[in-house]
Amino acid sequence: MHLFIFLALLVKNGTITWVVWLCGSAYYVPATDLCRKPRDHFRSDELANTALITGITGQDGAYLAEFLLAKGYTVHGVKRRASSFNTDRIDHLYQDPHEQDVRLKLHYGDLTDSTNLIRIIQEVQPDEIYNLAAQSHVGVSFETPEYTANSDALGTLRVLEAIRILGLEKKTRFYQASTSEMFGKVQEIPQRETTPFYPRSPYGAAKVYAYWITVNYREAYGLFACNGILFNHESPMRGETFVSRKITRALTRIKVGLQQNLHLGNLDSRRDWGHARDYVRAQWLMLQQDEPEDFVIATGKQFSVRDFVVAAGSLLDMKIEWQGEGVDEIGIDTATGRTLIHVDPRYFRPTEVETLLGDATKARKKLGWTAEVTFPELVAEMIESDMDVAKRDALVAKEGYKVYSHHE
Ligand code: NDP
Ligand code: GDR
Repeated sequence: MHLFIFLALLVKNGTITWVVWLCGSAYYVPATDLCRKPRDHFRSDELANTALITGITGQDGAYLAEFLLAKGYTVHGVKRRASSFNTDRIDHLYQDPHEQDVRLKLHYGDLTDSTNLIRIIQEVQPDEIYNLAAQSHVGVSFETPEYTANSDALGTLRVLEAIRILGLEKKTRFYQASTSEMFGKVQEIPQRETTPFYPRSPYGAAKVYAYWITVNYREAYGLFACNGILFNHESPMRGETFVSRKITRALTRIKVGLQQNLHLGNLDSRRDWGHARDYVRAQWLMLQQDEPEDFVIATGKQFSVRDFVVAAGSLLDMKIEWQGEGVDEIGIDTATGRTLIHVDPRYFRPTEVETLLGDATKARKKLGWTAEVTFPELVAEMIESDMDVAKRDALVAKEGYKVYSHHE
């Protein structure tokens, strides 16, 4: 016999919801707007949402997984098959699949494989998909332009199309990791949501496609799909070949005697650098709104690569001053007289993005989001973390064991 009991009106994510008991299961039905919102009808056991993160093994994937788990989500992640372990950044979140109530689950997958994406999404039935996976290195995209387009541009299309093929348009909300690199040769300063794009790399061009296909699926099929146009964000988990982490790793290793100097490319590039922890919060906020929209996420402050080096050095009692010009420029630690920084043209890009500065006013007004971590705090956190690793490696070396320096 079917038993209906209307228990109460509940408010979740700003939506007034009827709680209905039916045959022992609780169903939650929004009192308003019955058929429009993607998460109209959801069971009690799904109240804690399910998220799927592509790129979970990357910097943002790791921070986002931690953030969502803390919010009670079940988190599924797509990881690539690699010939060695590639889960360093999420090992602290890992749960043995044999345990009870596992809320972090990993699936082998790749953005270049539609069949695999469809199967994972069908299995997981996610409430939210965060498409963070990408060949994310701008410099490398000049070396691997076709692969970059395949994973970053077509990969996004594949995820969107999987949502459509599986009929999940009304259930699954979609976040696309768009980027300030789309502004490239900037047409306006600062850059905001309405600033025209002018990408300057295969990476930037692929991400422009991904941006527009996300907008198109929103408009054509009513998907709750958002682009977060994120400016550079860093952390101790930043990939070692991005300039911020390259600097903090190198200077700490120089400090403990494991490295002699650091070779960099364009010292004059200016970036709007924030902390990844702040930026994943913005990703989540975008998917909790009533309407899907695109947002610029940035600090509104800009520093050069040169500034980054000086700020990082000063935390290690290095007083770095610059001499010479162009490829002959060097950075000297006046405290010791040692030349620490050299310019190496191999790190120049065929076309460079010289300056990026974001205006996140819309995010502040509509999401209530602002960057909390300042540039000096970001640099300090990265230096502290890399100093720990450098000291550990120095100790290992002192005890007679081999320590390798990894280079690009
Ligand atoms: P990372 O490079 O740290 O992480 C990228 C992730 O994507 C990794 O998990 C990587 O796997 C995975 N990946 C790469 N190619 C594929 C593929 N073909 N199939 C499946 N997975 C793949 O990037 P971030 O975390 O810094 O950035 C996250 C996203 O945000 C990216 O899309 C990036 O382009 C974008 N973005 C980043 C900004 C930043 O400043 N960090 C700013 C704006 C946008 P593996 O670990 O195996 O390599
Ligand atoms: P970016 O980050 O290209 O902005 O893309 P990256 O740290 O690679 O470069 C920033 C700027 O520093 C200059 N630079 C160097 N860069 C690297 N990697 N190595 C060097 O030795 C070096 N010397 C100088 C670069 O030329 C550039 O101007 C990052 C990525 O996370 C993208 O995925 C993301 O979309 C954008 O940020 C926003």
